[in-house]
Amino acid sequence: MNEQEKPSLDPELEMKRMSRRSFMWAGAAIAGGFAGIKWIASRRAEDGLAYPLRRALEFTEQVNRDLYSPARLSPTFPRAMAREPRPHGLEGLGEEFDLGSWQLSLAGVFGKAEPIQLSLEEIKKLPRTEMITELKCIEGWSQVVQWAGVRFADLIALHPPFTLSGEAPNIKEKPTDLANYVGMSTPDGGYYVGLDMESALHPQTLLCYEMNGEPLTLEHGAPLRLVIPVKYGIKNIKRIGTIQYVSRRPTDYWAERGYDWYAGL
Ligand SMILES: Nc1nc2c(c(=O)[nH]1)N[C@H]1C(S)=C(S)[C@@H](COP(=O)(O)O)O[C@H]1N2
Ligand SMILES: [Mo]
Repeated sequence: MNEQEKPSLDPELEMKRMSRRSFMWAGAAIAGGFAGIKWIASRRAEDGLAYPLRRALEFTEQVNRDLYSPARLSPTFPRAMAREPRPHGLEGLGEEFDLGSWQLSLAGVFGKAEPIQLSLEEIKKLPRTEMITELKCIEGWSQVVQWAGVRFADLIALHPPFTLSGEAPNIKEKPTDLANYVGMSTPDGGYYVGLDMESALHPQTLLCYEMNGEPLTLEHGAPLRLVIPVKYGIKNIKRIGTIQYVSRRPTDYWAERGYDWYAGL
């Protein structure tokens, strides 16, 4: 730091110096911005997102992952605060849907070449878990909701994913050897989300069949929806038809439309 740059003891002088400096920064930012826009325009868009923007989102994801700890729990709330959230997002919830014949298809299970099918009854036999958490929509609203269902981690433990090494899965000791991602989609394929395995295994990630003490309604995702309070609402897919363990980042409805793939809170 040269003499000029030393903070002055005179506050007024220092203010002037700071505003002159920020003015210079603003100029540089504007010039850089133009160059940046040209650069953005010159890049081929992949996944519908221009390269530098995609990189920015990937960076956000990395920061999120670094800050993220599976031990970090989302806040929970008193039951009196729970209400019905506004039914929001109807992608993949087409009219002709037969609740009675619904089965969950689970692909990528260790040692299974074909997807396995699970009925709601079978899923409900897993330990029931309840929680009162906040559903946060990326559009700005949020609602405290009481949920009941099964921990996705319990289903994963029962039907573990294939491993990268090919050795038997060991969820506790070798979580990074598991298929890294989970893809979920509605039965008609109209809505789909991608999750990192770490978030899928989070203790507050539930496959839910009840909301506020009542069976889930169709508009909220009956018979089974995902509730994942460590992520924004966009990842909380309603009416799950298929779950796939995969080794590459699955496509995601809103990520394809420019939102952050990770969508962590
Ligand atoms: N199948 C499906 N699931 C979905 C959506 C959707 O459009 N289709 N929208 C998501 C969004 S953006 C939000 S905020 C939540 C809202 O859940 P709710 O309708 O139960 O309030 O559902 C998520 N799950
Ligand atoms: Mo949302």
